[in-house]
Amino acid sequence: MGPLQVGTLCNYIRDWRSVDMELDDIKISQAIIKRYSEKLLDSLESDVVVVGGGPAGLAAAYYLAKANRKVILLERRLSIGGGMWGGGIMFNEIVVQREGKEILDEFGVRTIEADKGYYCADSVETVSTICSTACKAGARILNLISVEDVMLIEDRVRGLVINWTAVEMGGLHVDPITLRTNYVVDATGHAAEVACIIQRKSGAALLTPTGMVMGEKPMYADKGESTIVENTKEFFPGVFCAGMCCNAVFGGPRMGPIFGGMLLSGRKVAGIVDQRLQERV
Ligand code: 48F
Repeated sequence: MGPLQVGTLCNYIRDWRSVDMELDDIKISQAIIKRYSEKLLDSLESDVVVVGGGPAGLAAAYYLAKANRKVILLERRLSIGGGMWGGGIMFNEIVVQREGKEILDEFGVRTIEADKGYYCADSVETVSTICSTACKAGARILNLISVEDVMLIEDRVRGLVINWTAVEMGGLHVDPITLRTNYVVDATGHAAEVACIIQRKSGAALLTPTGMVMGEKPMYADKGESTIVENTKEFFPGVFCAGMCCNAVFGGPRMGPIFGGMLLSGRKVAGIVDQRLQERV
């Protein structure tokens, strides 16, 4: 660092110190606890809870927030974005088709046409932009929270049971808390976790041709991308699927690092749930 830069740095420190305020560590803690507690308390009742913050869940949360719905997105991991960060084999580029590109355009994510009809986007720009846009539209995202059960009353899911991911990871015996919501969107990806919980714990038939979680089929991008949108629907009273979860529940192929279907599925589920909420009033 040259003498000029050292001088500039000293000026910054002098300016900072001249501010008439001494930082109190306890006030920092109070601010965080108060703000987070307010957010958590306000999340106990909502229009929709989206489980999973991958591309499908984020798109669903964005479009629901844009429709002025009270939407909470729960994500198990520290980071939001699910399987999108790593592109294909950790090459951090994703591919979308024309319909998917239109959604990326809406978010302001830059794309380039790599081949006719195949658009590439930087996966880091895509995840961070979609996440930021969803938050600014009003979606509340709570990370480090895992959904471990559903609240099933009179044959309909009416809420979700949650705990800290750290509790889950630690294998600790700590009781969860419950969120009440009108609709749940299972956007947990390949694992279809909410669907599997309902199947395992309730024994009730799902709204699939077999009444069961049908399981994901082998890779077939073209078919997978279309069936994922077709399969975006209610699979149990009060519970819808979005993204890869749809093909896991209704038995469609996987498709690898093409993400248009995830975004289109998220937008579709938001439209269906919004319509259902309108019909309730
Ligand atoms: O896996 P994920 O990205 O699902 P998606 O939105 O997109 C699928 C693609 O990423 C990729 C693909 C593309 O062709 O096939 O796999 O359908 O995001 C799912 C998110 O859900 C979280 C998980 O951590 C991930 O970020 N999740 C899963 N189970 C739970 C959960 C749970 N029980 N509670 C909270 N979050």
